Amino acid sequence: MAACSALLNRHLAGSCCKALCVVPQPLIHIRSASYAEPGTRRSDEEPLWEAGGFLPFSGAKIGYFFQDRPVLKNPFLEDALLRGYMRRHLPEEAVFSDLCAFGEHVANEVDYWGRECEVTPPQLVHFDPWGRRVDHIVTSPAWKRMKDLSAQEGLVAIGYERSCGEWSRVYQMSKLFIFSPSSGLYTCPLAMTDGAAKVIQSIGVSWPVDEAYGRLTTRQPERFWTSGQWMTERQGGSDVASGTETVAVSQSDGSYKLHGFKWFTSATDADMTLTLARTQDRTGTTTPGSRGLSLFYAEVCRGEDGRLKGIEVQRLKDKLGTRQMPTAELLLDGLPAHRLTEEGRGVASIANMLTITRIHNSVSAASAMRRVVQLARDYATRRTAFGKLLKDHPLHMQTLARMEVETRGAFLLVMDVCRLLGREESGLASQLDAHLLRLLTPVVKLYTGKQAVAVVSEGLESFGGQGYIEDTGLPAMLRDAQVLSIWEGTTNVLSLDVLRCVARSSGMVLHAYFTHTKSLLSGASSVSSLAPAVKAMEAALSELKDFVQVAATRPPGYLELAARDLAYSLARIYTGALLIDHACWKGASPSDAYAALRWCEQDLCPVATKQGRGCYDPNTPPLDAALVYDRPIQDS
Ligand code: UCC
Repeated sequence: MAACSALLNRHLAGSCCKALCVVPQPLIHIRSASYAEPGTRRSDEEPLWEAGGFLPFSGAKIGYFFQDRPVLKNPFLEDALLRGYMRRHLPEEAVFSDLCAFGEHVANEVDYWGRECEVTPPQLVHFDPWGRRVDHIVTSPAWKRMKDLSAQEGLVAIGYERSCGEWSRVYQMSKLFIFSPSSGLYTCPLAMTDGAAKVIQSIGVSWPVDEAYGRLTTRQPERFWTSGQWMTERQGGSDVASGTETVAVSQSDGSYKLHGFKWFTSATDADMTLTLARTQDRTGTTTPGSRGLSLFYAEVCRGEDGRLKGIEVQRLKDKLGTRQMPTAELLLDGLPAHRLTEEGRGVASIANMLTITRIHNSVSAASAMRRVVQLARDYATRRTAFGKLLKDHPLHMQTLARMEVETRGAFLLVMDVCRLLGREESGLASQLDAHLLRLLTPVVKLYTGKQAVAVVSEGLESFGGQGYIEDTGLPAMLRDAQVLSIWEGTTNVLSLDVLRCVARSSGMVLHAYFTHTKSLLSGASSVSSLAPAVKAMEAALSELKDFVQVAATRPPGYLELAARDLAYSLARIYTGALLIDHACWKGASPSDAYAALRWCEQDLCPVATKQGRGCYDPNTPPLDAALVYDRPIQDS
């Protein structure tokens, strides 16, 4: 038997490794031949085995089988829905060529830079070798390349050049969608840069921000600036109104100096920032709450002594993910600044920035889902288990198909909000569009943030153990996804924002929602294959309407308890309508219809379901609290 194995081994050693990879059985045989039961005599031929170098795992040999890694292909060309959506709404050759070329660049080069950003995270150097305070945030060469690339590709500029009219935002966000998972989180400074440009544009491009506006929206790398958005202080991220301690001291020339502590400033290597502070009156008194906050513009620059003017970088944050990007605590100690809008209008003035960064957040969420699906489906064509490729295991395909449905829904929801933004910015938005944009911005952000974590987590599982191995780059995707539901407004804060905009518009945002959702379904009445989806949607819309009518008669606490489920219902129903609408387009594929059907199988209106179970009744808050703080019953 042993001699027979030796012969077999000699034969195998002479053949190419590739052949061994596809014929794994002899390896198993070799392993069993070299195995000696405890207590048994080892074969006389054993030294020959070792000397002959036939053992696949002896000496320097580590075996012959290596699993192929998943390969990133052109993320534009690989995305049937993105291509279909662009063909439907923006069928311009120049746009197609640009997206195609950019996708190629992302797959072949940019993705490696993104990885370099992850493995070479920023460092803070407080002092120079001679002891002078310098506060240098040292970033990787790849991070700097991302800045140049962003300018050259117009990743902010496209939204302001408006070469595609009302579809310019869709064009811009499609590029960011392709870029985001490979960007090494450079999409974060771009989000804030875009937000700052939007705020400046909305208040008027004039001194002292005209130069900044030009730099934020340029395509010239040497002129391009990024902006920070310093809103979060130690007392709180969400409750900006009562948590902001920074004061603005007016100067004789009309400018201000800011003094305060910004607890969470992302992409802190930015060239400028928009931030909030409380102006002091002559006695040094400030107004508390939202009414005391004003909006300021400050440039981040160094004095002749090499120190940052009016800023000390206290430390970089040690974050779960987004490690590619510097996030810092800053002491503002006399930061020169200009007030941009009326005193006390800080939150309202920066609200435009919140809208833009929340949309960017949603683009990143949908794109994280898309990327993990693209990698998982590629891997499924390379990985064999239990005798066949993963792609030939129906249960595995079912899992990937469910991820695909979530990804498609997220994509269409995000792009529809971008469409509405583009309409508003081109002066084409109707009142209905404006209401929809206000309502759907928090909805898309909160819903896609949660979906991204779930889909990316599921995606990691589809790589088996390798999905948990750091240097595959896969775990970083999950870490980075987790932030999407946290920053720019957590799920609950955004759910309350939904209620706020319903109340402030006296329900008009909901009226717009119902009207538009119904119109999206209208084209499907003649498509029999979509009938189950349309039926489910009509039922959900009716349930939602009933919920709204009942909730309007209840005390405010009732709606607050329902806020999250209401936001989810708004997201699921509207997304279902978008999927159905897209499936009715003449260029749609059978998969578009299948995705719509699958989406509409879930509980589309959880707020009605939970209402029916009494989840928002007045007796539930104390029960919830008692459950959360449940203590063991004391032994008597
Ligand atoms: O974390 C941060 C930076 C991280 C990096 C960013 C990258 C993101 C992209 C990544 C892509 C990869 S910055 C910090 C983020 N923090 C937040 O998002 C704050 C969350 N908290 C909220 O959103 C709260 O709801 C607040 C702060 C807006 C609540 O403040 P107030 O003062 O209580 O709000 P009020 O009193 O309700 O509203 C004040 C005014 C009103 O206007 P007027 O006075 O004209 O009636 C509101 O209508 O602001 C208006 N307003 C809004 N307008 C408030 N919220 C909005 C809104 N969402 N849209 C339009």
